[in-house]
Amino acid sequence: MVAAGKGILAADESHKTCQKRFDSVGIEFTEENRRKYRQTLITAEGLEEFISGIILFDETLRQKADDGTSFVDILNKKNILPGIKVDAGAKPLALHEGEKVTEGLDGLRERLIEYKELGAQFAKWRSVITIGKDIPSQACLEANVHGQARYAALCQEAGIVPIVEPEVLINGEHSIERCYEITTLTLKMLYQQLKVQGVYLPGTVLKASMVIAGKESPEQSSVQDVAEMTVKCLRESVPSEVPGIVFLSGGQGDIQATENLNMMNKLHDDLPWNLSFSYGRALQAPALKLWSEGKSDEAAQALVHRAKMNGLATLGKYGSELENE
Ligand code: 5MM
Repeated sequence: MVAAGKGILAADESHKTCQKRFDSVGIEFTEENRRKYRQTLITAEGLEEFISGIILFDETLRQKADDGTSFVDILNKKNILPGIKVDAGAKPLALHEGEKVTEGLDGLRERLIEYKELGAQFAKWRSVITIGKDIPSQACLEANVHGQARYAALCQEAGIVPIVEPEVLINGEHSIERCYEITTLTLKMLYQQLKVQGVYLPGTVLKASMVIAGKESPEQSSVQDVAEMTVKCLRESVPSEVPGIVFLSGGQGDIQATENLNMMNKLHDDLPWNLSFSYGRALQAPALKLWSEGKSDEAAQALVHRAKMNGLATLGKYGSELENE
């Protein structure tokens, strides 16, 4: 999952998120379109050079390509690990306006057994932490890291590698310093809870958000600042037994997400964990647009191109001149 020069593709959009993405480019939201679009991603030629795993949604894990081969078999043949999103989404946290807690623990043990039989080798659970006036609250952080730890323990019991994803949202006017403070606190609490629940850290992967100023902040962060503050935060809060950290793009532009990752790896070659990517939008955005125009071959190539650029960024070898090669 954390092989050098490779990252993970997040293609696990729930129906609600997938509909939002399809609506943005005018694709009709039908099961067949979801299958066909995701077939384009999964079968993209050469993707396996830069992608070690793909996170799928429940529906996709069960689907087949046009020729009847299951998506799982196609991925296995390409040496790409099939993964599965197992959370049931972030829901309003009772008595805490503006905050959310991720649900999905009920019945998770049984679902994991089925996912394992269907071929999933790793899983993902995403919590969302919102920065605002007086939030996040202790209640929100505690509820979410507790859920992450219970999920991770169940995954390890089922022989599935858990990706823990506490996303500190980019939405808001907050400064990069505030993002640093909240992300560090969240990660410290997460690792404390993982320890309490007995989770084996070398068998986990962290999916983290970068430390960056809020989208509405008057002072936007430079690539250098994001790289330095993110690495500082991770050094303070992520134990060295964790083998790898993959970033989400969280609403950053696709090139911006590549540049930020590249800078971290360029500036630091002494980190205990591999720093890579698990982008959804930042890998798929150009491909989705092309696919909506009926250009599915070009869409596949656009996906492989972004994966290649980010693969180079994991080695600190990305440069903007490579975008047009
Ligand atoms: C691909 O989107 C994932 C699923 O989100 P929902 O459960 O809300 O539908 C999401 O968890 C994603 O894996 C991460 O946020 C990373 O994707 P981005 O687009 O932020 O890189």
